Order: sequence, then C-alpha cells, then structure tokens
Amino acid sequence: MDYQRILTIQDISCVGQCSLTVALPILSACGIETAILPSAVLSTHTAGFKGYTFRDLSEDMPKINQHWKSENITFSAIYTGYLGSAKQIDYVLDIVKSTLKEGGKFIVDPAMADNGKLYPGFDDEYVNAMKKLCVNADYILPNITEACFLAGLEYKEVYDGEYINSILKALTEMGCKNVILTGVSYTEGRTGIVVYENGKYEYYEHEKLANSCHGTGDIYASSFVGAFVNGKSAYESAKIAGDYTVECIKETAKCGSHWYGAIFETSLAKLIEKIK
Ligand code: PXL
Repeated sequence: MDYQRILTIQDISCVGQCSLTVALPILSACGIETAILPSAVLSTHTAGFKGYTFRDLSEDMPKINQHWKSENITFSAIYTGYLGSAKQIDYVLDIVKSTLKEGGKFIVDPAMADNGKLYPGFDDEYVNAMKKLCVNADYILPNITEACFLAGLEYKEVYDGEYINSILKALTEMGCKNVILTGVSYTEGRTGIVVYENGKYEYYEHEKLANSCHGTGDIYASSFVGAFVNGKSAYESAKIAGDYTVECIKETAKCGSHWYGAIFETSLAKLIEKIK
C-alpha cells in the first residue's frame, strides 16, 4: 500500500478525552501519519463542565490552506469531526478541494448531537452547513440523532428496521453517498452499526453496555478511519471500531469515578492487533 498521510480537522478540548486528543493517538497507533487542523481550542469539552473557554480558529484556516498549497502539501484522506462554527464549514470544503489527493477519501463525522439533542452552541445554521459537508463526503458517520437532524426526520428512541431504512433513504436522497450509522439497536441489550455502502445494507451487532461515556463517537470514528485507511473494507472497519469502542467503555466502567470521557488508551494494543 502507498504511504498514507491523512488530515483530521476537529477541535482540541484540552481536557475531556474527545476530538483531537482521541483522534491523534488512535490514528498514530494505527500507523498513519496524521496532520491536524484544530477547528477551535476549548479548555474542556462542552458536556458536563461549566464555564469552558472557546477560541474559534476559523480565521486561521484560509491562511493555513494557502500555506499548504504553496508547499504542495496533500493528503490521502481527510476526516472531520467537531467543528467550531457554521462559517468554518466553507473553509473546510476549500481545504478538501485543494489538499485531498485524487481518489482520496473524505470522511465526515457530523459530531453535533446525541440523545435527540444538539450539543451546546449548535443551531439550525450549523445543521444546514453540516448538510453541505456531508453531501461532499465519501462516507459519513452519524449517530441516529445526527442522522435525523441532517435528514430533517423525527428522532425516535423506539424504532424498527423500517425507521432506519427511512433515515438511510432520506440521507441518500439528500446526496449522501455512503452512511455508517452508529447506535442502531434492534434488540434489548444489543446495539450495532449499519454500513450502507453503494446502496447495500449490512449490519454488525454487538453488546450494549449499561454505562455510556462521553467521547465514544470520536473513539469510534477515529478507529474506523484508522482501519479503513489501512485498507480494511468499510464493514470490517465498522466492526473493528465497534469492538474497540466496547472495550474502551468496559475499561471505563472498571474505573467507577471516571465520568468525562472513555478510557481508550489501555486498549490501543488490541486495536492495533486487529488492524495488522
Ligand atoms: O465528542 C464530541 C465533542 C467534541 N468536541 C467537543 C464536544 C464534543 C461533544 O460534546 O463538546 C468540544
């Protein structure tokens, strides 16, 4: 396989085990050179901490892009996560246009919502901008809440296969190409991932743990990208990422007092083993 250098664009939450502090170690552990573009710097993540600082780095993006262009810097894949503002999304698209190698994959985790609600600070303008990013992506990795915001559908906690199909249909009609839908649970105590690729539906089911942790979406998306860029199929990558995320949630449960993120560090060796 050719040498891979990828770019990930998401925030730095200094404390919180999410976004870049998760993506960079996971992707590096997967053996991939990973360039970063921080979308914003926050003192912590926005769920559960009060009074966090937030510095939007949107204005740096065009200048960084200009410099990369002048140096002919390109990437074999680009993966985006939590972004700082709706305005930033146009800059991100410009960066993808000028730095993604021909045939390179653009993967978007529309990290903006969970459990039926948008994260603090996000609104309809942000959702609309995220739609634009998603239709330009080769793969999107939403949870059900994010998929419903993107598709303009009602969020349901209790659902069946028909509901999931209606979400996939709406996303495809919007122009999304391939969808990796996370947190799809059809049976008590089980959950899983739908891989909808080139119009073909596959489902990987795994155990659903009683404890849920913040930041697992970032662990999932980063390990998916790590496996995918290493040449695994989308289904195999979804499976590897799902199993790794379950391991991380188990590790976190062992440490009862850890509340703000998931302990992903101690299971990295298991992830690397599966990717090899
Ligand atoms: O895990 C997604 C995420 C990333 N970055 C920040 C967040 C969140 C989720 O709340 O607050 C700053």
